[in-house]
Amino acid sequence: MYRILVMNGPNLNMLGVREPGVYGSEKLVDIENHLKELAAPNGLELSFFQSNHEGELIDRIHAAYGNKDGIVLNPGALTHYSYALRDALTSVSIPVVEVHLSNIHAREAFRHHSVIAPIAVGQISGFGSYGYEMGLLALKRHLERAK
Ligand code: CA2
Repeated sequence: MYRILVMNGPNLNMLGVREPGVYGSEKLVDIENHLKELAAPNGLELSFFQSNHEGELIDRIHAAYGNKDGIVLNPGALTHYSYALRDALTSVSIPVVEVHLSNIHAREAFRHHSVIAPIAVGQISGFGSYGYEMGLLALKRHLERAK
């Protein structure tokens, strides 16, 4: 049983409320409920956390040390500049899969760069909410292979 933390950063609580054209019409709770359905058949124990505050995300990552086996993370705009979030992930040595709803490489130039990607197992971008499902299963495969 792998213990996975699914984390979402700033503004992702607004999913399904505004800008459905860019980010889809599903709410974050819908995405989380779908992931919950995948948990038992895949031997995963899931927990969820969303915050609009960098420090809260960092505190949650620290709390995951020794308690979680992996993290599926959509860091929101922190993706592009938060060395603090990146350092927190490095400090706990927990494998992280980076997920984006939109294809960040097809958008504004400032979104093309991720400071998280170099320390992530991998990045999934552009598949909408399905990216979280892919991220979860890719993380599971990674953990199995790393045993
Ligand atoms: O594509 C993604 O998942 C992003 O991480 C979403 C972030 C954005 O800053 C990244 O560049 C790419 C923004 C999340 C904002 O979510 C909203 C949802 C509904 C309405 C407005 C914003």
